[in-house]
Amino acid sequence: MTQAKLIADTDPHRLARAISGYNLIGGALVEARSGRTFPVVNPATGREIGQAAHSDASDVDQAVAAAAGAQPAWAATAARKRGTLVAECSRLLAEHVEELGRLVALETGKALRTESRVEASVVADALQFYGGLGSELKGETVPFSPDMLTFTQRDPIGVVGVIIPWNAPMMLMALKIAPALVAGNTVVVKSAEEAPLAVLRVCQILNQKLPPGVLNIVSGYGADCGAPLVAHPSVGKVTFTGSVETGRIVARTAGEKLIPVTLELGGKSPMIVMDDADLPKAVAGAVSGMRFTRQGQSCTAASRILVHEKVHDEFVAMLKARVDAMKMGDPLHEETDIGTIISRPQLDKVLGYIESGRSEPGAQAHECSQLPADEALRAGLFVRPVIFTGLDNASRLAREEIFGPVTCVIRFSSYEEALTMANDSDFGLAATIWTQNLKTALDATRRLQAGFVQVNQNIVVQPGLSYGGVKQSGLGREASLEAMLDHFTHKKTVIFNMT
Ligand code: TXE
Repeated sequence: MTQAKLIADTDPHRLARAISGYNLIGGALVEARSGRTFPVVNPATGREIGQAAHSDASDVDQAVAAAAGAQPAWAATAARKRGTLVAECSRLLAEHVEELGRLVALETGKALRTESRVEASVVADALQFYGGLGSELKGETVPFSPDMLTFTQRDPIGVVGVIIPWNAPMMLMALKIAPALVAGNTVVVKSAEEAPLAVLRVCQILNQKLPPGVLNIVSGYGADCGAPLVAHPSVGKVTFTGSVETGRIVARTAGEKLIPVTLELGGKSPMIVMDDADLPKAVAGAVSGMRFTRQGQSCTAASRILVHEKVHDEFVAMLKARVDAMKMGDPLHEETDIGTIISRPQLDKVLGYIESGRSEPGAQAHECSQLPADEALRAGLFVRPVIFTGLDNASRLAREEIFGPVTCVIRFSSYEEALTMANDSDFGLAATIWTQNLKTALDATRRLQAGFVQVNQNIVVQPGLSYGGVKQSGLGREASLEAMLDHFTHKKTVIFNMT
């Protein structure tokens, strides 16, 4: 794919059709060996926008063979040169931000202005960040014996299998492939069945710079295509983002093969609002932290908001007013704040949780914003955001990941009570505390059980900030230098007898 430069196409419908039905293996767009495809649907209209290759184990074999064939030469390329190539990929991708934003908005239903365009620029940012880290693949000398030169070096693992979900498909892919590639591995990505097109396009663009076979991507369903990738004997490492259930399956297979695995799973992230918090800032933090703009389909979503009883009612009124003012509509329209849920099964799951919340004793459901009136969006998978109050931290809604625009505001009366509730969860991905008391804030950063703790702010995943969870939120870290060193290399010790 190193021929003519790909021209950015900002008509997402045309682009979706142009790349419809392909995998990208060994630098070429190829159909699934079976010739089968499955439809890709715009969740805002219910209409088909293209097809994806329906890959199975034989396509995975082909992709892994391409990656394994390209790996020795890629590993033999100087680390800084690999980094430079990845940074060049970032610059190339930056020219395609608008088209990628539009394409991902079309296939995922995430609003272009508030989410999809931002995601496309984070992809370029992630490649830029890791592109600069080639020279960090350093070893150490060890003063073991005067007669022996002893040192460590970072070797690539080989072929890395990357399995991604649909909620931020391009960004989550970039945060995995960039460190894997800079570290000298080659990659086979398995895209999510709901969102296979934008990530295929990203790989197509990157293949203009990368040697053939270094980065491959296949689309297909989990059992047909994801499972054979994890189980493949030539895949030496798997990195996965998705549900806890599938993460367990992936970890089980990786465990049988005894290969390393990184898992980024769900969350039920607490946000603690103390009575001395700057309320307008905390409310703005709740809106962005809950990712209403992404219909709450975010693993870090602030889906349990614990608010001191003294400010609870005021906080809820302010939050409701803010979310009410958000506009639901066509994800491709610039004025739209909130788009759709990704798929019918996810929609049913979210509606099921809302029903279950309504039946909890004492619960109140505050529905916000308005469904779009546009006739063309009648079949769209829109759900009005819901803020629940009066729920207990032990309720189903407060314990399970909903992955929808549903948050619970839970009242507390003391800091210790809030901390106990925050940590009383199977998950431990992100947590925030909002207070003006430095001592309380510092104490919370020590005691909150999460991989990512923030005080008076709600920044989400950013290249350079180590990211990952404790408890059932996963294993390993992403987005940082140590993510590359710890998860995409083997540390080899070399002892050189000088006598
Ligand atoms: O996830 P799956 P789904 C959570 C969220 C959501 C729920 C279900 O709560 O409601 O998971 O979403 C591939 N071997 N998150 O069904 O099944 C699959 O094809 C190998 C949180 O989409 O985990 C897709 O590419 N791979 C999350 C990927 O795994 C398999 C993001 C994720 O799908 C496989 C997404 C198998 N046996 C969902 N089965 C987050 N942490 O951000 C499926 N897959």
